[in-house]
Amino acid sequence: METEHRHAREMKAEHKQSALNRLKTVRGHLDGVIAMVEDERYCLDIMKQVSALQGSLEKVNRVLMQNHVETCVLHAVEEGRSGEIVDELMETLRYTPSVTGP
Ligand SMILES: [Cu+2]
Repeated sequence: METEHRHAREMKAEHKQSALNRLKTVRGHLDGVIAMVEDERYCLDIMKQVSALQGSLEKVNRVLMQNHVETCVLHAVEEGRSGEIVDELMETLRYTPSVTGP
């Protein structure tokens, strides 16, 4: 685990709810895909579901990014820590293919 960063402020309620709803949907969907593998369903059908799951998780990341910008980033800028917060953001984006990928 990397260094733990704390929220400067609470998550926005709408983003928290949206992230939780999406993640719980993913959890249910994932159980379905596991069952497909256990049943040895057609490979391409399973792959489609895995791709759908990846898309759903990317959406979760977008929600989290929006929350981060609207709370932590704004707060850091107000405190004159813009350089630091931008560096941290760019470092994290290296691991976010939907942002850095083709
Ligand atoms: Cu944040």
